[in-house]
Amino acid sequence: MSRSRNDEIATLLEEFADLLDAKRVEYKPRSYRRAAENVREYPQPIEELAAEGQDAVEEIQGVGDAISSKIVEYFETGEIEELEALREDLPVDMRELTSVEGVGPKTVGDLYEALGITTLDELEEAARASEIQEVKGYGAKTEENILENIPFARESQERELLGDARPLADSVLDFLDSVDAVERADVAGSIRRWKETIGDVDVLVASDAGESVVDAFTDWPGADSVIEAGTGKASVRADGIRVDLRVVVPAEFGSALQYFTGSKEHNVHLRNVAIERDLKMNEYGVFDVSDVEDTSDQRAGRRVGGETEAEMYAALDLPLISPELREDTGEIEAAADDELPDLLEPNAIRGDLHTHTDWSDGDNTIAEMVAGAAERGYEYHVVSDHATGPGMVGGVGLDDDELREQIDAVADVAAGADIEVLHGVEANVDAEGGISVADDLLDQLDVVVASPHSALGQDRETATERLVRAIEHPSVDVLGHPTGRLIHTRPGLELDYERVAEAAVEHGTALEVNANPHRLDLNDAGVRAAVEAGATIAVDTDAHSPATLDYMRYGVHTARRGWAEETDVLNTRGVEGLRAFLH
Ligand code: DGT
Ligand code: CA
Ligand code: CA
Ligand code: ZN
Repeated sequence: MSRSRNDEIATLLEEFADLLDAKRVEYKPRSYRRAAENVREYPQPIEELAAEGQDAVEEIQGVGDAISSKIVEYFETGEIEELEALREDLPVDMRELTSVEGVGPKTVGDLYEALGITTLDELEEAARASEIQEVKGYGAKTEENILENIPFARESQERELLGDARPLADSVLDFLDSVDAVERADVAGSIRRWKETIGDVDVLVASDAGESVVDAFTDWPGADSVIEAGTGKASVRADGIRVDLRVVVPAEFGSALQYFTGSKEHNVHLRNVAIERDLKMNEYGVFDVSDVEDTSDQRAGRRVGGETEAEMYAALDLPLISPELREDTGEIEAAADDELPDLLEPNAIRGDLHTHTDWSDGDNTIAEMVAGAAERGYEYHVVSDHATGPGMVGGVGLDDDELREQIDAVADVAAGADIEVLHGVEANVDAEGGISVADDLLDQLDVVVASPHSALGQDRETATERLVRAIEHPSVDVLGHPTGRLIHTRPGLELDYERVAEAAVEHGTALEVNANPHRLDLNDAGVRAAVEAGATIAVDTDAHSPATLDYMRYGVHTARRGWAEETDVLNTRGVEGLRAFLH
């Protein structure tokens, strides 16, 4: 997990570029950024080149004399003198400040010069005091924008994307499984509930040797630093993410797992159910306290369960509730009535209905993507490259002629493939709900995904009507990433989910759960509204490479958070069932 040094050097060069930009130096920042990009992607470890000398470093494109000498200096002395001087000159938290949409390095430089702003808090204070609009070149509108975007920036500073935290959690679990003293290891907290963003990664271990586990954990090669280490408890930072470890004795593993999985609201509700039955529920177990006078001792009473999580629920006459549902949004009532959903399982997915190739902005050929799908055990695969249209910039999308050409190319690959290959398109939903591809062409394609890529600032009513129009289009099969949001980057369309879902039911259009961890769109609430209305959902990765076909799990667990069952999901059907829906 520890990063390659190419990444480290690239990050330094980018910081250099930001600081030069902030000082309003011309041209230089661009060349530093270009060098950073090439260093990051260079296949050979940069430390090897640096050891050979400056000439070797200059083999990297865009790295000339000035930059190579700094790289060598860094490897020799541990710092770059010029960068240190710039940092001293501009002691700003660049990452934090530039996370505010509309605030770039130049703005950071200007605001530091004029007002001495170095942090997000100071930026907010200055904006509230109307000081920013007094700065030359800045106005009331800019100030208002900054103020509006600060909460979003603050959240993006504090919470990690599931797609970043989950692989880290997997690697820490793999590591712990290899530690002798560890009997069982699992994640708890929001990551076990598969929330779209994660405050920290909670890890729980069952062991009788807490000290050895803590020692091993703090030596985990993936950890960049140790935040704290105690008896049976420790926290480290890895790739900027906080990982909390707790060790409990095996007999209390189930109760601890239940407690630390949360959510807090779910646990509070559950504890109240326990109290009504003269039971006490906590991280140590569930206890019958009907004969106990003083219940202040956490382990007081007769213990009726806690080694497994299922025992905790069984003590309350409840079936085990899946972690994804534990948000106190009706799951405890449903469990009591034996009406929990039969949740979608990851292995029920039989194919991906939304993927890209190098015909548009994907990285791989049609054949490579199909091979990736076959490797993952899918029965079918849909090629759905971008069509040109609103929101597609830089010639990314295919025009109608190119799409017609692609029909033959897909057929060629299909003829030699082990799995069924369908030809689709990702068309754009324009601001009024129109579709960006000719109707007769849409008729010829197997799958039409229609997604909004532009005009994402519309109000709720306009946006809802726009998407309903797209849903009504007779050729549209799937409404792709309905809100167009990018987590931590842009909020996307605000929608009346019920209205969208009703239209989807009426017109036989599926609603996508886009599994890309930056999107997760529909989100959990959107899925819940969709399945409650009886709409069909499609869980798709929007993959631009074979590796990103593995995003599927984020979509599946988001669908589970929305109470989706296998029967609600289009791509759990076999190819016959799929084709029947598409017609
Ligand atoms: P996060 O980390 O902000 O994404 O959300 P969680 O849910 O992982 O929350 P976290 O890490 O603060 O705590 C882990 C779990 O511990 C939480 O889901 C519920 C459980 N818990 C139950 N009661 C309490 C309590 O009083 N304090 C804390 N900190 N956790 C509690
Ligand atoms: Ca957590
Ligand atoms: Ca925690
Ligand atoms: Zn796409």
